[in-house]
Amino acid sequence: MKKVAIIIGSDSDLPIAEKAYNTLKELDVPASAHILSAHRTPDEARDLSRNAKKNGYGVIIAAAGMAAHLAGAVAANTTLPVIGIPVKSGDLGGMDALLSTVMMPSGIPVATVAIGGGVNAALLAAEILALSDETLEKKLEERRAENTAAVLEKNKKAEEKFN
Ligand code: RP5
Repeated sequence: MKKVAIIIGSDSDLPIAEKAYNTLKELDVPASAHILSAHRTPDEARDLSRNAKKNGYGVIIAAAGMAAHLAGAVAANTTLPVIGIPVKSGDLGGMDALLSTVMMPSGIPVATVAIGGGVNAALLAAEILALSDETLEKKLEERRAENTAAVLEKNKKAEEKFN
C-alpha cells in the first residue's frame, strides 16, 4: 500500500499530527511524520514534496498554524493529493491558518479539513488510498458502521432518559 506523509510546521503542531497518525495506524495505513516548515526549512519541505511520489507516498497531509503556507507550498511541488489541516495557534484562533490553507489559487489544489481536523485528514487520506485497495475500503466501511452504532446507542440512552 502507498504511504501517507504527515508534515507539520512546528513541534507545537505535534498533537494534530498524532491524531492523524493514530487514525491511520488504526486503519493499518503506513504513515510517517515530519517537522518541516514552509518558512523555516523551505528547502527540506520542497525536497520531501518533490520526492514523495518516488518514495512510495500516495497522499500528503500538511498541518500548520498562523500564516500557514505549508500545505500550499507542498502542493506546489507534487501532483500527489495534499490535505491541509489549519492549526489553531497564535492570536487569531486558527482563522488565519484556515484562510491561508483553504484559499489556494486555481491550479494548485489543497483539500482543507477543519481547524485541528487531524482525524478527518487521516480518514480522507485513507479514502483516497482505498480507491485502489478493497481491504482498506472494507475497514473504512466497518469504522463508519461502528460510529453509526455508537451514536445510535447514545441516542437510545438519551431518549430513554428524557422522553
Ligand atoms: C507555524 O507557526 C507552525 O505550524 C505553528 O502552528 C505556528 C507556530 O509555530 P511555533 O512558533 O510554535 O514553532 O509555522
